[in-house]
Amino acid sequence: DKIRAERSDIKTSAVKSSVAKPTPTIGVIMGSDSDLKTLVPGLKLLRDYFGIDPEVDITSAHRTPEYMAEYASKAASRGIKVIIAAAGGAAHLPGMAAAHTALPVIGVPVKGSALDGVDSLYSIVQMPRGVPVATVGINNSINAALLAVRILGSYEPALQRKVEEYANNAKSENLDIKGIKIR
Ligand code: RP5
Repeated sequence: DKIRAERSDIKTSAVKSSVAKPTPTIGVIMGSDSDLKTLVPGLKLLRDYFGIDPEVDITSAHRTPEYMAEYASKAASRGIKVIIAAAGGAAHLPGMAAAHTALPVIGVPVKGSALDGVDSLYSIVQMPRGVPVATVGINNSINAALLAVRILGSYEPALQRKVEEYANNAKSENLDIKGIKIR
């Protein structure tokens, strides 16, 4: 129920954003709604810190291959600049999305129940030459979000400044472990 509420919250904000705000520049896709809880930290960071409402959708390389291909091949023409794709197990979604678009694709390996996410990591990271996917750590949707804003920030100075601000804040937070300043 919590996941459903989070999903509907995200979908609602995506719908609102299409009315009130510019076209989303980040497309976030996942292979199953069971992946959503892994993506929520990254989605919240994008929305709450960077003020970006990404487009969020569910599509699977295996269960909805036609929709997956259509989504990826039309993303650039709809204004999407970066795709974040999360999947677990035989995690073919990021690679298949990359095969259908020239946009940068960031893959998030999702930890499933059987093989601790190593299966997802290997499935995503071991792409053949010519079809790159930028792979982040297992379940690390925060880094996927940060990589996406770094890509957008390379041509949006205000966003790049926000990325620098985030990095500076992270530096000072790291110095404070359980209340003890280490330097
Ligand atoms: C993958 O299979 C999805 O990305 C998900 O991580 C995994 C399990 O999917 P469900 O069986 O939970 O729908 O395609």
